[in-house]
Amino acid sequence: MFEVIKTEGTARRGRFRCAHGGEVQTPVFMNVGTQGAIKGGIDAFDLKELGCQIELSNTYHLHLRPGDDVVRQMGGLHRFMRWDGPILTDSGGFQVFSLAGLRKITEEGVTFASHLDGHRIFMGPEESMQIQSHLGSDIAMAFDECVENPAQYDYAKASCERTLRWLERCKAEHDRLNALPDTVNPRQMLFGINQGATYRDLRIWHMQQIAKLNCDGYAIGGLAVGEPTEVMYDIIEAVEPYMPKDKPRYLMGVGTPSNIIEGVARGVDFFDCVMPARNARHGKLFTWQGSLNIKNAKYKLDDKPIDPTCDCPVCRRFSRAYLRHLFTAEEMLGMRLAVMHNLYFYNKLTRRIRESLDADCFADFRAEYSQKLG
Ligand code: PRF
Ligand code: ZN
Repeated sequence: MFEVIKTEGTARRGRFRCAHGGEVQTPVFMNVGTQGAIKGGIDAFDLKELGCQIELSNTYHLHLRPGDDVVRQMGGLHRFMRWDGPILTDSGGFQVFSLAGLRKITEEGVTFASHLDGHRIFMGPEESMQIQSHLGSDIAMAFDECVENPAQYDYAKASCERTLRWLERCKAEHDRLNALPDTVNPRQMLFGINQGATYRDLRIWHMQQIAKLNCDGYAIGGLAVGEPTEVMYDIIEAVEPYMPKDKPRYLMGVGTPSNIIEGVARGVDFFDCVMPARNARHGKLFTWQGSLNIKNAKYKLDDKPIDPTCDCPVCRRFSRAYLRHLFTAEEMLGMRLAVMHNLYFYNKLTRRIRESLDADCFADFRAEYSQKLG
């Protein structure tokens, strides 16, 4: 279930519901727990406290370890990781192309070498749907090919035509699996993914084709993979008019706070990115005045919280001086606290975007923060 509550220009304020959790308020940032855990030692209970509405995990990683059959036997991913809210699983389409070695792509699917031990694995649309069905996520993503930019036109064309045929196979397999008597989550949704590299004609053609397949939502993939930011914005603007108005729209793997504000301005509802957790682990912390590096010597005796305007569990308790010390001493707690603050910041960012849409002043919010936050 998805409903647009109101709009401001192309930006949308909406609500979404799936098999787990209550109503999700959009625009929303999904918190990335690739292997069923958020990097930095964050568990499902922390996620609630950090304002997370949807958790995202990966088909590729969980298939390799512990194995989707283990997760299924443990009652599905929600029960396994003790997160009762919505879960979206990425299809493996992207991870196979970014992590695995020695890939061979055919019409059937992709043969690749595991990044863990090099053993050969085959994954196609049916396998990806079966794994995601075993995980029992609320939203399964279609199995796609994410082409790196810049891409050759002929390759990008052949690839997005194949990704369309793969989506048709995903849909058939997804319907079959949801109808099985012992399916972990029979109400699992399927989102299609738009591809076509940086070519507007391919992007629009592909979006028109996948829109006909009546998926539960639509993602824009294949962006933030090497092209300049302005090109990414141009492509979103080009495909947006062809995306169904009554379905959620997800910009995959994006991005900086500014990218999120600009994505919302162009009609996107869902986002995910490893950036808040990854930056935190390197001491790079987001604040409403811009980012800072907590390892800097100037914080040695700084008694202020990371961000004096932040009300996260970390800023309510600890000083910059203490965090800097934890990083310098390589205490695990330093990373955990840093990740908690950054995830809270991203969740708060989308909350503030929603509040500005509710108050008809998203344009003002965008003008104030899009540049400043970077
Ligand atoms: N496809 C899938 N997952 C993704 C992407 C994609 O194109 C991206 C690209 N930014 C991130 N994650 N399946
Ligand atoms: Zn904070």
